[in-house]
Amino acid sequence: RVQLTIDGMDVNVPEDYTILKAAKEVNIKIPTLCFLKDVCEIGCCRMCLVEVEGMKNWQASCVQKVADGMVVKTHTPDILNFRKKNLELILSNHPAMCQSCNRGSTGCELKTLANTMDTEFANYAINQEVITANQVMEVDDGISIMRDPNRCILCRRCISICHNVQTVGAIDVINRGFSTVVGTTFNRPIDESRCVNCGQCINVCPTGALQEHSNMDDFWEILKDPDRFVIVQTAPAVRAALGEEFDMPIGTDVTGKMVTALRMLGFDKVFDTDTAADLTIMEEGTELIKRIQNGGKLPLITSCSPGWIKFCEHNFPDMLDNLSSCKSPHEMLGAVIKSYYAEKIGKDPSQIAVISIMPCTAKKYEAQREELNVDGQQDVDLVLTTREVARMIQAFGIDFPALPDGEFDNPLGISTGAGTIFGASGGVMEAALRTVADVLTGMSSDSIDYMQVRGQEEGLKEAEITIGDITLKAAAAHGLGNARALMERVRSGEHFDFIEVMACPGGCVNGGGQPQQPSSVRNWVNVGEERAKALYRSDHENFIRKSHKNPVIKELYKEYLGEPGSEKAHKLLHTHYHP
Ligand code: HC1
Repeated sequence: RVQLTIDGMDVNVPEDYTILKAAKEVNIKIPTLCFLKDVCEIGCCRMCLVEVEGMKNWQASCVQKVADGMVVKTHTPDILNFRKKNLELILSNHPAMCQSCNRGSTGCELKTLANTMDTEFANYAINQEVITANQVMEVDDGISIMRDPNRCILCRRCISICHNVQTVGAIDVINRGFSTVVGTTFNRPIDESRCVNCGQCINVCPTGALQEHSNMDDFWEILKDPDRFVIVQTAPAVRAALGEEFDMPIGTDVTGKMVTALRMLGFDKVFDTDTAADLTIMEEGTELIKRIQNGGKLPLITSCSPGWIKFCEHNFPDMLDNLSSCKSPHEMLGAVIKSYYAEKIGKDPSQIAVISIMPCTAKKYEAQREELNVDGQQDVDLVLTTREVARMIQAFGIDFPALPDGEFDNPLGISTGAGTIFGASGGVMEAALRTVADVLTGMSSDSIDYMQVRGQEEGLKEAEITIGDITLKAAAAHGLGNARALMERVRSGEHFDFIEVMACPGGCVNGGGQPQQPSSVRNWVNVGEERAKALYRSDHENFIRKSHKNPVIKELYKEYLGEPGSEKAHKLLHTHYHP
């Protein structure tokens, strides 16, 4: 440990701490803009400069490590004045369009800083008027992601996460000096790049330069069509995060309020994607067992994360046969709604619209994939993110925290704890193991909590899991950089039986469509971990925790699909991939 002084206070911290982190220990908040823990640690915005006695230049506190005897001043009049001028320069190159920016007035880190630093509009107004009037750069609005380079402050967080964490490398700095922008190769539209639509760039953006492609207008069109029977479904991870948009604590499970709010928005039925997650386990578990027993292609790799699927198609086309042929749960539910349920309620599938509320931007792209339809009907008509549905709830003037709890509609709203934990890294694998263990041993196993595959700290979790007389070598990777490293090992011949991959670090709880927590929160709280805890709590409280015990799923097979893996199940619930 080292001993230093910050603003006259004695501080004792481990020697690998930065000044920024040490200052936090004594409740001193140094402003930052580009810094984001584990994502962007390059000190380029200069907002966090501090004075260190004996050092000639001011130091970026987000990268400068502490040292024994160091004397640091974080808020001298000169530093405060410098930070204010620095911020005014950044603002002078940023359009004054806060009213129409989806980051809203509280979420934008730039605006928050401007408010707290008493910036003087007159100092940057003239240049800003020119920028606002000209809106020089074209907005790139793709299937999943919208990029507005006019609102970009060149902090490089998006580049860092895309290159270093996700190893996708779809965006980078183009040009130099005043012409510098963040863009794709040759500044082509994002949809023509190698982007996999994961939306992690959105989650780290401090301003509104990156957002999901908005489908809200499409939603209002569908909703007001009197001839459409409009069904909504909600992904597991949405319920663990939606409350944050209404100032509720991170990790609050708002399932009941969410259902009530969706009903108030006017949906005809509110179904649960968790129910289809149970269905996925039936199909994927059967696929795993068949591949193990019949010498099929191993490892079997999960297929519910569409960002991962696109990444695999781009980077590991030789492994597409390893992917489970199962559609992702919300696509399965769409297909079941437009067949089994449509028959039940006597409607033609074309009269039904299925809208998925997802924590994920890649689901927007997935819903449009041409393979994901049955007899010409897309399984899912529209995908809205958690953020978009929050905006709608706000637009309706609904006091969300005050709502009473509602219940999902029957029959496609009954789910198990196994379906709920899909939203956290390791959850799909754990859910599958609960079912596979019972099927292989022929009895109800007590093994329900597979702690080896839980958790967000390790990007790659590996475990040997013994079921009856077989031992499965399993791995769960979250974040595409971890997936890439694991796939390289598989490619070089290392044996695994079952692999779960989620494109987003932490799994869907941290999906690109989830509430954007600013760096002032993310630097100190593991947001994904808190959201995941809500899902595991809900799993624990559910009196059914294994997918094959879900009475709705049993009924669905009995009445309609036959056996898992049947011809009908394949027609509705399975798909294929292309390099
Ligand atoms: Fe996910 Fe899935 S868990 S992919 O992470 O398999 O988005 O939440 O809906 O479909 O169930 C996302 C979450 C989600 C699907 C399920």
